Amino acid sequence: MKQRLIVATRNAHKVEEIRAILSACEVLDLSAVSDPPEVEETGTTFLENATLKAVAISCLTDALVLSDDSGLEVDSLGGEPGVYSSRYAGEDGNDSLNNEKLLRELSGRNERTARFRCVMVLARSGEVLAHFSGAVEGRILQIARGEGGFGYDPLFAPEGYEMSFAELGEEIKNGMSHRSRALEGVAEWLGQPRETD
Ligand code: ITT
Repeated sequence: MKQRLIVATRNAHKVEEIRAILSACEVLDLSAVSDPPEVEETGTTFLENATLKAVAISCLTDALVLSDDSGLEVDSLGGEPGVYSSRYAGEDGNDSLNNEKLLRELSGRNERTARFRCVMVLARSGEVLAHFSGAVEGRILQIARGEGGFGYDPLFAPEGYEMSFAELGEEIKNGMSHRSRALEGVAEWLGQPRETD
């Protein structure tokens, strides 16, 4: 029987990517939990916020819960937007405003190196079992390109590529992303193979 895992996220793109990568598991979204609370991300690190989300949701179910806190760190902006990536332009989860703000902040700058980071926490019944992290290095493009992915994907070209994650598409992104690298640790912990292994 497949290992069942509830992903403690309101971001459907994260669930889709995790499901594609962790294909040996039964990956469920928050609809598997009745009345999931809106977990306030009061932490100042990815690990703190990932822990808040995993612990809160795992108190509501007997199933194994996985959370994902992730974001973009831009070197010439001192690591911003970092843990504030989804609310960089003020409004939570507004990808186009976030991307516009990032381009404004970087206008005229040649130094455009950046990385995506992802921290995942596994929890059961309010207890943290383990945590994992992954990163992918790259750079911020001059203009948004491509239709795939979500968030900052149209502006992020991974190292070794000219195209953005949004242009490269799901399969290439999932083969090298911060999320996929964090999931290597999760899969190993669970004793499950990943789609990309
Ligand atoms: P949950 O907290 O409910 O999981 P969220 O989208 O608010 O959903 P985060 O607080 O972890 O999640 O913020 C992640 C933000 O970082 C996300 O909204 C994007 O702006 C950015 N991000 C993370 N992973 C990304 C990826 O693979 N591609 C593009 N942008 C990404």
